[in-house]
Amino acid sequence: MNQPKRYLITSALPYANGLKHIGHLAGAYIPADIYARYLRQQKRDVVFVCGSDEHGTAIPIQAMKEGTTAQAIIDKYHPIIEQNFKDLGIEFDIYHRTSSPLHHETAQEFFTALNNKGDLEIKETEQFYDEATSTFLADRFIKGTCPNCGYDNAYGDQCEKCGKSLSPEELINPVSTLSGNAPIKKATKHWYLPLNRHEDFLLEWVLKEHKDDWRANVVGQVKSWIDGGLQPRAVTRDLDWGVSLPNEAGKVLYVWFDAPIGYISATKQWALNNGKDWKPYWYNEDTKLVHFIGKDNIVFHAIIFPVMLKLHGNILPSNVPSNEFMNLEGDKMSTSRGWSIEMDDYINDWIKPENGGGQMADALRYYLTAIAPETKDSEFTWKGFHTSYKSELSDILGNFVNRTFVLMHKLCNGKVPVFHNDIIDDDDKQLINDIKTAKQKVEDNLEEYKFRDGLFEVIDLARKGNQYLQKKEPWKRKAIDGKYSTEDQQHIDNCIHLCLQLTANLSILINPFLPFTAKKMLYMMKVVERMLDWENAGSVTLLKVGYSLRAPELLFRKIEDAEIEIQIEKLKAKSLKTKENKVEETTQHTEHQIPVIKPEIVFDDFAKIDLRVGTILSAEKVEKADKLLKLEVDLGFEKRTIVSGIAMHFKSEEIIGKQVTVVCNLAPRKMRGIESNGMILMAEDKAGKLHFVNPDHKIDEGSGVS
Ligand code: B3M
Ligand code: ZN
Repeated sequence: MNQPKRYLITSALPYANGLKHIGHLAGAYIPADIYARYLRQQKRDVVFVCGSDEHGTAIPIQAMKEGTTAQAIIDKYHPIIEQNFKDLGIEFDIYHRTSSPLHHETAQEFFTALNNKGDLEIKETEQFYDEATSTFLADRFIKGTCPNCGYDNAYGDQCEKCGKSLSPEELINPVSTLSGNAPIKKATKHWYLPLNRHEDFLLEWVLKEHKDDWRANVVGQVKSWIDGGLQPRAVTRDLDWGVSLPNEAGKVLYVWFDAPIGYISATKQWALNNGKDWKPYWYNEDTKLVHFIGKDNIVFHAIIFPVMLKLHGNILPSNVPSNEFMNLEGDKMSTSRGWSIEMDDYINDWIKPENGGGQMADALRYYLTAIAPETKDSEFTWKGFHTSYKSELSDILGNFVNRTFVLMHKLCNGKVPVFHNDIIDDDDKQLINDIKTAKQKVEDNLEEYKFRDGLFEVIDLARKGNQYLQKKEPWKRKAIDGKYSTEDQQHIDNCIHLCLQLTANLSILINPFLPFTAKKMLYMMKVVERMLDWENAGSVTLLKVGYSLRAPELLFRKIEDAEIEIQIEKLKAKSLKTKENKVEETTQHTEHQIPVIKPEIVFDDFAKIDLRVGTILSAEKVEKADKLLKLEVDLGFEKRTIVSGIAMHFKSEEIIGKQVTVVCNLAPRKMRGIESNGMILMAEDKAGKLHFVNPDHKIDEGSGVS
């Protein structure tokens, strides 16, 4: 494509259901911010949108946890997250909300347009339903064992352990997160996006057109989805929280249908706020649309939303730069397990004026970019953070700028010295050349979304500055009676002049990555922000000869070992506390839970169940099934084999001879290849322990219970 006329940059909309951690920051926000800042410096027409994702079952579930309403949850977290991004220098043009009326209208219009064109299918299917709470169990209202990795707390839409996107039907042993009961199936009507109709389009567009310019993880995921066969995907839900369906009571749009439309409504709101037209950003082919996301969002941004955009007549994304995951100190980052560093925590601990303010935001931006998981998972460690801060940021960039300013004040009266062209030498020429080529190198990397490499090019340029200074050693020249010989002064002048021009260049090139540092450099150089225009990079005449500059300020303060130790301890303590809270929560939960009574039945319903007293004759463990015991039960009139899930609670030998109540007209069921003929009744106490339900003294086998 020719030079795009305008850019629309999006970062995944965070769920406003809790604090967001630095893994999120590294994945979808910092790289997008770097890219947007770079384009702004290039004076391109760029709009960078983001906002809160305020729908989906994640929000009401958090509300239940906090004992409040979904509305209160989004109103609590939206402003905190927005401020966190600001404090870390993420400069969106708008941070919108999907709960806004403008978004609801936009999403409804989008749905209606597709529906009216026949691009959606309506199907009636059986879906999981919680009878106790009369609720269809969408997405996170249902949990079970992940068919992919065996994790037993996987949600109906995704396994948080292995990241696999799931549907409730795939869960093993599904239970309702509302009542804890096993769900039943109930018929309901839904709208589906028939992805299967768009396989050819996706094959052509992603796997041919973009196979080389998109990251391998994105192309790979799209390929494996297509290889697995694309299925129609439900885009509506039976819920009361979300964008309601026009003219359909009790139904809302699936959160992943409405959330990406949030990028469009955010653009509309931005246009309204700024007196602009939003349409070209979503309809004109000369717009470059780029979605920055984490890898768990790939399918939505590279398959589903593009299909929606195509059907709706919008432009398609030019790229979907997706990062892998960032782990933390040897384990997966997870807020719910307390193994995470929330943006909010980092800000509270580090970004206070007395702690260095913005320079510590840049410290984090630096490290997260330096270890960005662009092609594979990476790992944040506090020691790594400290080392990169000391040996790269502080020793290379900070040190070069500081030395240059100190020397300029000491050897050149605090002014930009003249450059004597007649004595230019090879080292000067080399440095001028390095300054000129650095711009292109950074640019090439940023254009290809290689943010780590782009950053390393800037640091490398500062490193070259240090080497140049080291070679020139202007401090070694000796003044006699406070004056240098002409030759020495010229040598000093040329060296400091070039180092200052290099400093100006560094401020331009580092600005996308470390905006607070760039600002501080501008202040020291006493120049206005316009100097950061990208086209200025490469020039060695940015600072005027004779111009007096401010005294140096340390760009990066010292971080003590003790500060790092505190963070490591804090992380360990937090994860421990989270574990304890969880145990407490579960016990409290069971103690105070109001029992959910099953729906009423009539006597005849009950009378159908044939309950009898039996005696356990033998019990043995079922192979490869931790929970199951195979029992021989004497019912007086016959002996039965019953497979029962009580192995975790009783040893075989301690239950032989026990009397039990048996449901003896239950249809036979095969478990692990053994046919079970009946079921024994058990009572479960608050701690989850099982107890026999039996007569208070031994009676004849086969006696009826009613
Ligand atoms: N809120 C999921 C997430 O935070 C989701 C992203 C929406 S982007 C349109 O991972
Ligand atoms: Zn899994």
